[in-house]
Amino acid sequence: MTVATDYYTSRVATPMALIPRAEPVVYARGEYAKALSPEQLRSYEENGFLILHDVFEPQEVQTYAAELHRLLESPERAGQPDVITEPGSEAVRSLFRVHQHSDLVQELVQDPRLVQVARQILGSDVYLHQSRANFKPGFTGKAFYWHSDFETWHVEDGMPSMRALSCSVLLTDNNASNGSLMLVPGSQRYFVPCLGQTPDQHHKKSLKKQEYGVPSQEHLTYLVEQGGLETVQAKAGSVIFFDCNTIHGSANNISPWARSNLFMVFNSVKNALKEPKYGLKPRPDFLGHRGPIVSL
Ligand code: 6CS
Ligand code: FE
Repeated sequence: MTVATDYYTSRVATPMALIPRAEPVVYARGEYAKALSPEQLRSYEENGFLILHDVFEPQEVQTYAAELHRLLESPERAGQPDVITEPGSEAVRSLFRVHQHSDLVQELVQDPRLVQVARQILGSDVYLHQSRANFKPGFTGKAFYWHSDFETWHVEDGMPSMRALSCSVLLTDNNASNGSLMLVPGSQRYFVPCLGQTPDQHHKKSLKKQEYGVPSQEHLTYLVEQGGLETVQAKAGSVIFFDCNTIHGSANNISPWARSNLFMVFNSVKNALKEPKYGLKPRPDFLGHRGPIVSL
């Protein structure tokens, strides 16, 4: 597909209007698998996300949290390209590809409590596009600015359609004060074209602090006026499922309470990556899987 015929145009030089979403939010009427109730599916479709409380037992949360802590402290991981530090410090912000560094996380990726929800919403078999752990320690944890993941995955990874979702497994309680995820309900219905040409090797900066591929203040204001803004408040062991195009972000954590979440991105097997847009080079595999597709 050439630039001119790409429906979801972004990284433009002059402001553009919002582009209506061209595909469903829930695929195949939600009949591909049975995990969510009709009410839960309707809520996901309308808001672009769904919070399931107490999916994992405290003991399981404890096990995964300890495992990520082990990876975080592991001398083998330090300085690797898939370990992202905060701007201006050595504190770890994100660990990517955690399913390949940990058998336990690999098991979690295959857990039917997650995979069946993804299959039901996406209306097909799914595979893992990306996994990561985000750490936001008390007092010092840093923000993630507003964005749509799909905007980045479409432009920089060549993901064709909005047929992917993230699930965030809460490994600590997330409350109104510790930099928890904020989502804009209804924003999944529009593609937000973003301003500015993408620099080379953009991910090396964007994963620390994103400056390109961010919506304008005008678009954000409009979307929040339409749909409001929801700050997740849920206990460790809960899971947030959110559409790849739902606008989200999170603030600095100046509270004393650490926040850590484990993210997995499931993509439909019918939505495998193509070439990135605008002549960009593909990003590393730990950000968007390009190898053979293995259904979960
Ligand atoms: O660039 C990416 O793929 C990632 N960046 C953000 C801010 N969210 C999703 C994803 O991990
Ligand atoms: Fe994101």
